[in-house]
Amino acid sequence: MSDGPFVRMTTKPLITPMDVPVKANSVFNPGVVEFDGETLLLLRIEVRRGISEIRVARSKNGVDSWRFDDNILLQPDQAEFPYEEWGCEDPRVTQIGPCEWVIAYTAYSRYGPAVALARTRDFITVERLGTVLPPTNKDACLFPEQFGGHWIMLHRPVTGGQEHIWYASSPDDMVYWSQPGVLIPERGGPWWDGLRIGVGAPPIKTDQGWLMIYHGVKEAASHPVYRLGLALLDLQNPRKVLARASDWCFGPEVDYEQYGLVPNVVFTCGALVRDDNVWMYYGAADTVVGLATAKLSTLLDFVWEHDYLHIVGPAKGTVV
Ligand code: BMA
Repeated sequence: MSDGPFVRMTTKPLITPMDVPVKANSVFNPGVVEFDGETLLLLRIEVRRGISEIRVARSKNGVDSWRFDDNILLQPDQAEFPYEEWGCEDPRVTQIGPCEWVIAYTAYSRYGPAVALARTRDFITVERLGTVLPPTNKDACLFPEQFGGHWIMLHRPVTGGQEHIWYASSPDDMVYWSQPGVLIPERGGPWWDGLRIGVGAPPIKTDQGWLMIYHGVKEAASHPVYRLGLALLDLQNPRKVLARASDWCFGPEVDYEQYGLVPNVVFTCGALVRDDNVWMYYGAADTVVGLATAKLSTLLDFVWEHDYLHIVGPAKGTVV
């Protein structure tokens, strides 16, 4: 069942806590990458202490027969990284060179969630760059190329009680980030993305612009619902929004998305393009992993057809 452009690939979750090689409470919000002819999921696994770590699972077809690596890719409780004491969460992977990837993830500690980066060449070991943006901040990812000699990172700080998607840029080192600005604001009021938003999968390059899947939250009677929406960013300058769909493109509709540790959540950290189809891996109800696909052209048509920027223009006082 699906009432949007994305169609679920399977009737059941792709991966559940039963599939994980450790005693897990939940497995969700994976980053994804194609590596060595296989699909790798960087899975957030909440172990029975309540703290999350990141493990890699590999599959030849990206759908089933997942094999888990023995080692933990990113684990908390490292003496040198005290801002990860409460866990490593929600990894988003971007290829930044022929054989190099950067993982943006949430480093969680008693001081709140912060943005951390790590580089890898093999998805077995990582070189941590450390915490690059302080709390309260999360939902970060990089673009896979530089713009005017700078990397651009999207991230989601909490500013004045509001939670918008911001950008920042860095020269080669990816350690120092500056020139911040708001890319897309939470929409406010009763909108599906009114309460808070954050980037989902790292943006996908298309001939029409960078296609960005993002999550938005609406809260009714203290019950938040996490859905996914689309925006299109300028190819040469992704700080510029070309279109933003009014309607969500994917929401919690089936039982494993509506029931779980956190009900009514679909939350993506990674998508791949295969034969002009977007394969979106997502966490469902903060408990299991799902997979939904859509034609890339359908998503581009969707964002233009539902473009709210061009229907009413930006609200006074907002940046887009
Ligand atoms: C967000 C993040 C996600 C989580 C979502 C729904 O703030 O923490 O990891 O999936 O909430 O609970």
